[in-house]
Amino acid sequence: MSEVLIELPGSGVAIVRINRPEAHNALNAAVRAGLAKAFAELETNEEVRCVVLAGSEKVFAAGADIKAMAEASPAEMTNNGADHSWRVLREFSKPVIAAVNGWSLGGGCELAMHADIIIAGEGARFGQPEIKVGIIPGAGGTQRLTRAVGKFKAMKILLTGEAISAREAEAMGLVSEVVADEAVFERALALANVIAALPSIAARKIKELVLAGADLPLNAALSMERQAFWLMFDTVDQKEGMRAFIEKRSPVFTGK
Ligand code: CO8
Repeated sequence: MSEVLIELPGSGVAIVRINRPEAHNALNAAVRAGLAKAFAELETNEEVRCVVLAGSEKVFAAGADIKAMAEASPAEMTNNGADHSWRVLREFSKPVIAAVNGWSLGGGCELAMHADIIIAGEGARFGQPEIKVGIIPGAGGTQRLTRAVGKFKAMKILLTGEAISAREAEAMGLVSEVVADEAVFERALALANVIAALPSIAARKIKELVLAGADLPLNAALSMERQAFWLMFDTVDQKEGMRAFIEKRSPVFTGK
């Protein structure tokens, strides 16, 4: 059985699904390696322009595998390859939409936060419960969560370890959209199809700028955006998009 499944339904969309139902999709070494392999493959697959990252209908991911790390030493944690897996996800250049049903806890919540858009079901629950098992988040929970929701909401989630509902997560800016549980995957897929049909160089640039700009002073980020904006005028899709608008026809984008 493979812990991470890839589907390529066509139209520039890929689906990456975590498949470890017996442990609520806990992120053990096999799942982490599977995710890294999947995203590394999709990075270089020119047919793929947007990715949906999903768990099951019951759980997105219940965090790092507690059983696998309960007796680990710092050296074992350092050498377990997790850093590499997260780096592949962090550096993935194409838009990723997380489709979240059920639990998204600890490393699972951190995984969702690696996505660019999060679609959550009404029954989804997000949390960073690491403190309850004597550790802290290790894949961006203290940083990405704080950037997403602000210090005071993040502190409450991190310091109590209590999960929040999808509606609460949406209200604080952790979730892009909440839909009925049974509609999560279809909605994520529909959005992925919309994005995959748009100029892919522009989509990748937007992702790069939003992420890189968040770590820069405003003026430096604006300058970076301006230069990228100018470069867009060297793409085939820019010419096609603007000509199609003027000629009152649908554009045919080629990703060039
Ligand atoms: N690790 C290992 N096994 C797990 C995990 C987990 N995180 N979560 C659930 N399971 C297993 C259970 O042990 C159980 O197995 P078994 O049937 O063999 O006893 C099975 O999945 C089903 O779980 P439950 O019976 O507990 O199901 P419930 O519906 O009663 O509860 C919960 C669901 C609320 C999700 C509950 O399982 C839970 O609290 N899980 C732990 C959540 C947690 O603490 N997550 C944080 C882990 S630490 C972490 O993520 C650190 C991140 C660091 C960086 C990332 C590195 C990858």
